[in-house]
Amino acid sequence: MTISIKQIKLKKLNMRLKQPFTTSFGTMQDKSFFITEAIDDKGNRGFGESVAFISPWYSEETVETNLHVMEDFLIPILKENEISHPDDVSRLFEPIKRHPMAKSALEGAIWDLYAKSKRMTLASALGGEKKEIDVGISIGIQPSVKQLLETIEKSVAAGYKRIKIKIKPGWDVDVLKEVRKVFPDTPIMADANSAYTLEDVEHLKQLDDLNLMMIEQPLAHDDIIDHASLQANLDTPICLDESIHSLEDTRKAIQLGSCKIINIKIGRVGGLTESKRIHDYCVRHGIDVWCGGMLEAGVGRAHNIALTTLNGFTMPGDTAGSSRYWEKDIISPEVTVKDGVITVPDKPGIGYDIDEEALNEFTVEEKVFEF
Ligand code: OSB
Ligand code: MG
Repeated sequence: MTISIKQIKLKKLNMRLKQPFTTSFGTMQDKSFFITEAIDDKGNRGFGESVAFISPWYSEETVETNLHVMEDFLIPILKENEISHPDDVSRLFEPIKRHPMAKSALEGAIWDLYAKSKRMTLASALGGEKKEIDVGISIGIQPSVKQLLETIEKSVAAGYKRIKIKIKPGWDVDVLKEVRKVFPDTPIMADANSAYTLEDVEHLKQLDDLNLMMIEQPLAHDDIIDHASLQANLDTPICLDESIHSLEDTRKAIQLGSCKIINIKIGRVGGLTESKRIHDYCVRHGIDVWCGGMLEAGVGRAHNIALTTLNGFTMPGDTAGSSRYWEKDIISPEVTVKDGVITVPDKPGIGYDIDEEALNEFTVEEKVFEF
């Protein structure tokens, strides 16, 4: 079977988060991003979402580099080549270096299109079996410890299965000690978004007394060497986020002992096919994985949910319910979380309908490519 794409649409959306989200790098509230749509000869419509931000603080990609790379390089590749399975897409994109989020945005739409054309869920097309997935919540840096404690209290009451707390120098060990006093047994982890260096080893060692599930990306965004030194000095497991862009990065990081856990983000690794490869490799090597989040709108959220149905996703992910982020999401129904669990939708493809009215409302620019 060939996937015969007739049209690709790129829609640029502007959406405003309900609340600002603060990491060690700064604060964001306004999101601008691409929704991709691939339409086949039978009128099936597949959707993807790019997780690149407006500015390159998380990785080098931006909304504008996405447009350049999709329009000038990736879409021409899709036009010129036959695709019989979505796994072909990452191979076809290989000659283009990096730009994983741009690649993933298009590959995701083709995965959804493929699953819909086969009348199966994206989850089962990927080989996922779980009908429910456990989710946690990621809490940004708060103005005060009091506000952090209140936010954790609400998240625990809502049933989230683990609490991730963003940290940075000056908002770390002391804050987490206060948190532990109030929540002695809650599954808690910390995410530094690369805020430390090896000079902080002694400081970070204090985390070992706090029974954290893991510390995510403590050191540089492009490092796996120093992380190995740090892990050798820390009992707390290190989880890598920013440093892992591929199965090859994963293999090297595990071989070096740079981490014990991997956060898989579909956009950061170039798509669902590469995510699955990393998942499979980690399962074979006894490494826990979980699905990270990038403050996605509904389409990206649906892709994360489908991926998380694979059995190796043993730890709760960051994909919380739509209403935590948005007044109104672009899918119907919105993603809801009950007792820390998302029920995987059973409709074909991503399993959620696009709320066309909402999609139109947030779209500020559109480009259509005829095949
Ligand atoms: O480091 O995991 C991260 C959000 C934006 C960019 C990077 C990260 C995050 C989060 C929040 O931690 C994840 C989410 O709630 O979608
Ligand atoms: Mg992270």
